[in-house]
Amino acid sequence: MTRGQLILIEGLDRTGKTTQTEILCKKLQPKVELIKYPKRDTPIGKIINEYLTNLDYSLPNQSIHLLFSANRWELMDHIISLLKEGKNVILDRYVYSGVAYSAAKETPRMDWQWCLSPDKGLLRPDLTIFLTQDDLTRQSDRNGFGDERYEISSFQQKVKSQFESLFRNISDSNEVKLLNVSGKSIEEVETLVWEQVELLLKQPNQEFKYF
Ligand code: T5A
Repeated sequence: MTRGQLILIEGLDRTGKTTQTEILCKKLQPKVELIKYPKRDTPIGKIINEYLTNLDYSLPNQSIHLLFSANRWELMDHIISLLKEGKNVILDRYVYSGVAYSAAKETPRMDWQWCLSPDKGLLRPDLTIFLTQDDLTRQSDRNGFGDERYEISSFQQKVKSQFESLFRNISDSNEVKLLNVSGKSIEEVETLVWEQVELLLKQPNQEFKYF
């Protein structure tokens, strides 16, 4: 049996990741599963949710970083089983978010290499689509922006720089596609995402690769 493809949609807060992963999931039915990170309903995910939504709940930057990574490890065996069964798996955020948001905090001795280390050994996506915007102040126009801990425009600018540097340093340009969604409707972004996914689905499946 040919294995399924691991497709990741990454991006800054409120750039439309959830909208686009849900549309893609409908298009790839029935052999597909969508996983959104952080997965907030696991034991570790519940602590992460408390940290993101309650500004009075404090954790050292290192601790919350390791919890985000542990949350990805919680589901790794499940994802590998799905892919081996021939199902495509769509991820809404993953390793790149983990590294970019933590490194953007500029905590001493917590550079991107440190941040990547607990994720070493996780499965590498076959395709990563990064939703980016020119004008980050426009994020606040989207519903709900500002409700959670990291939704501050000045911090998002630092996160954007970290993502761009990460893609240059740890990714293969064939696997990562940057989509600028500035001024584009949901339908226009959907078309651009589908163009990349269609190309991937026409390619022969490869051996699993890991971070
Ligand atoms: N985080 C995450 C870490 O620090 N480390 C990690 O390891 C991980 C995995 C929560 C936070 O956790 C951090 C990053 C985050 O700060 P999250 O739950 O993914 O992560 O939070 P958000 O990114 O804020 O996710 P959202 O679901 O809130 O935003 P989306 O998915 O990017 O945006 P979406 O699709 O929900 O759309 C937001 C609004 O915009 C509209 C939608 O209808 C919706 O109202 N919209 C558009 N409007 C106009 N034009 C378009 N093209 C639009 N696309 C969507």
